[in-house]
Amino acid sequence: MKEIFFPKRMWRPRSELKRRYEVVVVGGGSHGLATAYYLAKHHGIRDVAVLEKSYIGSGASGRNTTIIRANYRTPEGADFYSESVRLYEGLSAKLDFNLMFSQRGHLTLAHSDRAMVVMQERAEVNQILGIDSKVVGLDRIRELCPELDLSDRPTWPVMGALYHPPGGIIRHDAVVWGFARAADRLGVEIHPYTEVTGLERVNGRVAAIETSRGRIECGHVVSATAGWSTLVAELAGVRLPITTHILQAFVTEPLKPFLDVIIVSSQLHVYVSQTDRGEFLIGSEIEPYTTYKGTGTLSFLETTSRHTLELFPQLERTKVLRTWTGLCDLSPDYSPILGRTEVDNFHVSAGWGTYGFKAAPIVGVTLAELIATGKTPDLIAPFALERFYTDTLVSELAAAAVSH
Ligand code: PYC
Repeated sequence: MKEIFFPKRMWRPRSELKRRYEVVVVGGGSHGLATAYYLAKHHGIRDVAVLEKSYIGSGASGRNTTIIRANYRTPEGADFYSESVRLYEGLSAKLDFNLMFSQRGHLTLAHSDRAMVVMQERAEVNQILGIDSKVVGLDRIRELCPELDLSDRPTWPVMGALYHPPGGIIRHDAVVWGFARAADRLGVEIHPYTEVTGLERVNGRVAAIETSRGRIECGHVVSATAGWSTLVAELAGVRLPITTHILQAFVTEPLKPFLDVIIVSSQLHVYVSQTDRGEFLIGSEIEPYTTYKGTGTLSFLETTSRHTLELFPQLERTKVLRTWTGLCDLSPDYSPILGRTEVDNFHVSAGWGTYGFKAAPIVGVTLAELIATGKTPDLIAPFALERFYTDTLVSELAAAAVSH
């Protein structure tokens, strides 16, 4: 008889929801799954359910541009993202899942005297904070990226760049699947297509969660819902100072590999990398208006393509394969909102703008520690929601590669 082949599932099919969990994580993306994984792995807390209104990785985790870097401007941001890069470096081995992390180097181009001064300042701040980052001239850029147009033809010729060697790209679906599979193996329950519709508050705590599949009681709730964070927090009666914008990006048809660094130009509002599939992945800054409408715009495609061709004229005849938008939740100081809220057992990972995917492992480690021990880890203390009431903002605007 012919043998029937059943592919092995990455994680168990969803079960019936139990009546109660010690921890319920809302959002089945990289942050939610990382938090669930580290709760089980580091603290032995396995009575955890991850609820996702769509499929796993359907939100920001599956709709970003996969760039990982740590060249931030504030001491708080630098420490936090450096630790995230360090965790990403060991994560394939830890999860026993190839995340295809390629630390190919990250170049932020300068096209004016003023931009050169800003890059120099940024490199010096990075170096004081222990981050591998320096300003390089045209000869070094040519060595790192011979394909880049370094002539005086472009409207804004390249003058130099901030070079961050540990920066890289990673396979974003793999990060989600790796965390999901590892969490599942430790006993965490993963519930796709389970939407949270209400949060019941009793005596300043969330006592239960209403979902499209019934009501669950809980010890702790974590909202890791990126673009939807304000809506989910509002269900708990928590107001987050966040606006939601869209970020657009596109990939071209696959080409033979010729770009093995990440090229960013703040002045041209564009970043370019070549994926392992050979596609050129190209993005721009977030749209300045707030919206949940996920439709791409022609003006984005036109402008971003034009700016990319200033850098790589050889892509002139390359076809665009697909475009997408992702929701970005932006805080007033461009730093995340992470940890406790005024509702005792309701924790958030929010306000990431376009930096969220870079932070998944360190968010998981620190949120899991907060829930397990009741103590906020030092690394995330500066990112508390409270800072907007105590006037202790952490302004990270100057660290933007391009976006926000
Ligand atoms: O901050 O590296 C970044 C980034 C890339 C795309 C959007 N933001």
